[in-house]
Amino acid sequence: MKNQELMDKINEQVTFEIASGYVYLGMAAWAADNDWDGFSHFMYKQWEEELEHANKMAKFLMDLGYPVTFGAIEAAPSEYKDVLDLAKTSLEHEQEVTQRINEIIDLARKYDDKRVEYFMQWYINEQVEEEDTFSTLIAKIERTNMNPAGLMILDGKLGRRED
Ligand code: OFO
Repeated sequence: MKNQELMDKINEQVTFEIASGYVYLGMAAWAADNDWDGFSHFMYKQWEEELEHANKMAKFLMDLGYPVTFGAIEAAPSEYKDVLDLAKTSLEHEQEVTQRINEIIDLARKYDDKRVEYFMQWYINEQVEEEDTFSTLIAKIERTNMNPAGLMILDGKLGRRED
């Protein structure tokens, strides 16, 4: 396969998407344990979303006849200082994902693989949303000045996330 390097990199990203979900699952558990039910629900939804990202990418590779493999996943962190730490860690994580998606597109261009370049556009747009989700969450948390009443209202809103 002339573009083996590219296909392998997408496969790596499949595992990274699942690993991303695993990080959010750990955050959901931390939040539940600290009685932030809304944050926990929000992060649980995020875990589900990451699995969708991984599945979509894996299916694409399978459709191309690439033998998808699922690599090892590190343990999810389980300690956070507070909900602001949770949101800031999430944004940093998404920035790393964006970087990885950009690298895949760069490789697709190197191999002049239009199928990959076109397919990955969806992830480019998705990463705009992902980063916006967490930078907005950070702004909302900061707006409360860590005031418990404000955080409780925000927690209630996060508990209503539907997808
Ligand atoms: Fe898959 O976008 Fe978040 O990590």
